[in-house]
Amino acid sequence: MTDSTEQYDVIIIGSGFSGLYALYHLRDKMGLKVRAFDGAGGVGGTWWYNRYPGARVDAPSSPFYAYTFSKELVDEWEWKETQTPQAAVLAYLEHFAERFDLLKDIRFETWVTSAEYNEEAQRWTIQTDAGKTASAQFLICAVGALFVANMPDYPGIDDFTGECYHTGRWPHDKVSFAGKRVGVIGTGSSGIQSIPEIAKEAEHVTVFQRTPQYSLPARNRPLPADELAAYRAEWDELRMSMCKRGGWPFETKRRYASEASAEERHAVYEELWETGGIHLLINSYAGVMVDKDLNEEVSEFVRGKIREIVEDPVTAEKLMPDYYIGTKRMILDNGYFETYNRDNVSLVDLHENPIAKFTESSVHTKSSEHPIDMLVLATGFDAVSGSMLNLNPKGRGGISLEEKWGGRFDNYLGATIAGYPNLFMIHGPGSPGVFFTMPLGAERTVDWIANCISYLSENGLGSAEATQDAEASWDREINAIADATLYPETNSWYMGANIPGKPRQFLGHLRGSQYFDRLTEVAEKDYEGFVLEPARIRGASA
Ligand code: N01
Repeated sequence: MTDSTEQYDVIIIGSGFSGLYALYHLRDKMGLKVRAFDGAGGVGGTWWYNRYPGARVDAPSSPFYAYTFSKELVDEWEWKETQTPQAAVLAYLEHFAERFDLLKDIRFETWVTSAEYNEEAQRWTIQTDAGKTASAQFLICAVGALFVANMPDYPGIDDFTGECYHTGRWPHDKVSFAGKRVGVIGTGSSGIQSIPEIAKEAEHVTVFQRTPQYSLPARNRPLPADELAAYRAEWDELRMSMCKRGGWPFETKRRYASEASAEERHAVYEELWETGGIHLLINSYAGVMVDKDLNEEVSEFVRGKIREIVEDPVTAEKLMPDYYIGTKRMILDNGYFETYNRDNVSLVDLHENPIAKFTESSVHTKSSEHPIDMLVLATGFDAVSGSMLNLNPKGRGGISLEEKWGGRFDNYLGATIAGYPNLFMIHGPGSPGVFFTMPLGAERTVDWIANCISYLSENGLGSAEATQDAEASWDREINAIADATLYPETNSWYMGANIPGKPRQFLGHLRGSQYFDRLTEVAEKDYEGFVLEPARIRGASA
């Protein structure tokens, strides 16, 4: 550490929903000296990067995918559609940053290249690619659960000379598809959102599909002013409901499949399909994610819808998913299956006809050649753990996270790691981040971190560090929840199964409300599961 080292109470990495709220709360509500760093050129995190055509919120719709803590903010921001498009989410986050004067404390286009814990000083030191060194007692990693792009490694892919874009790294300048033959690899949320938009403009779109996916109609629509006003009027109750129901703002139906006939159940599925969104999963019958027979019935209902929508029966069969619906992230679309009725869209089933190689201008599968001008990689992310490993902080004894997480992503509460005192993750492995409405989940996680920081300060403590025992029991706790469901039956990014060689481990917490109760309980028990060290240097505590 040199004299030019900038000194802070807290360093935040990332300025998406989580990082911005952390900066606001810790600086303005707690009076701490805080600095945020972001490699991007502006705020927004995932919404800054994922600018592909068709990108929209597919969680509970507007105005719920937003900060919930400030009624003034809720009242002043006008949401226009039920499924907010990427540009509108980004505009909202830019507004938030300006409204709370956050920009002056964020260093953009600045990558944190190393982060190391100093045991003596009980502080973190970071270095940036701008040549700066900074130190803080606390390091908050708001680095995004879906950030590190998964790039396929097909033979010759680097020889392809046409335009090539990953959906998670989409260019800021408009990409034109007009007159172009576009190949799209990947049919997760990003592929299914972008393919219908690309097809409207391109000469031809060839979709290379590895796993057929279920997708439900999003039924995006303009959000009428009176509907928005009604949400605002009931905001406290709706927020309470989100806290209680894993991020879902509305009452859910408690219906039991065993109490209904097959015809009655089918009528319910029809009604919820028409409603759109994820109602089919959460409002049909209790136990869809647990009961194999019930899940199969709902899965078959959706397969029937795909057969109805897609006119060519051969293409429809290729699109038929065969895993338990919902065990891969549920996708909401605006006309995805309908897109296969267009003359300019064709589908290649990679199971029957795998990609053999790329050349300068073509994709060669086992039995065919597909000349393309542009390649769109909608191939997803090294989710949840990838962005922490990308940062690769060094904790006690200089042990890197890569060494610690070689075989398993051990952590406590999805937020802290044994051997890494005073480091907090937002939406880390084992947190409900990707299952709970993200902005609210981020707010509640940051509030808990802030309380922990206050507790240390009030008690003359210099550091908090999870114990390995706490990590082990946390691992058992979250796996017991996941193992009681159908999620582990499927190869998904939830299980780390999308990345070759990645340890197979369930990466989330399926019961968001219970998760936040556990955080509260840990705090009430004076940070049970943590070792709290006295501050070594007088006044070192923030
Ligand atoms: O990524 P994915 P995504 N060869 O991993 C395929 C969030 N999100 O970017 O299923 C061929 O879901 C892969 O195939 P398979 C949301 O949480 C939110 O679409 O692994 N194919 C799959 O089809 C989402 O879940 C929003 O067999 C390959 C696809 O690529 C998460 O981000 C919008 C391949 C990847 O699907 C990730 O979604 C978008 C290969 N080598 C995303 N490698 C909004 O709310 C991968 N695939 C706005």
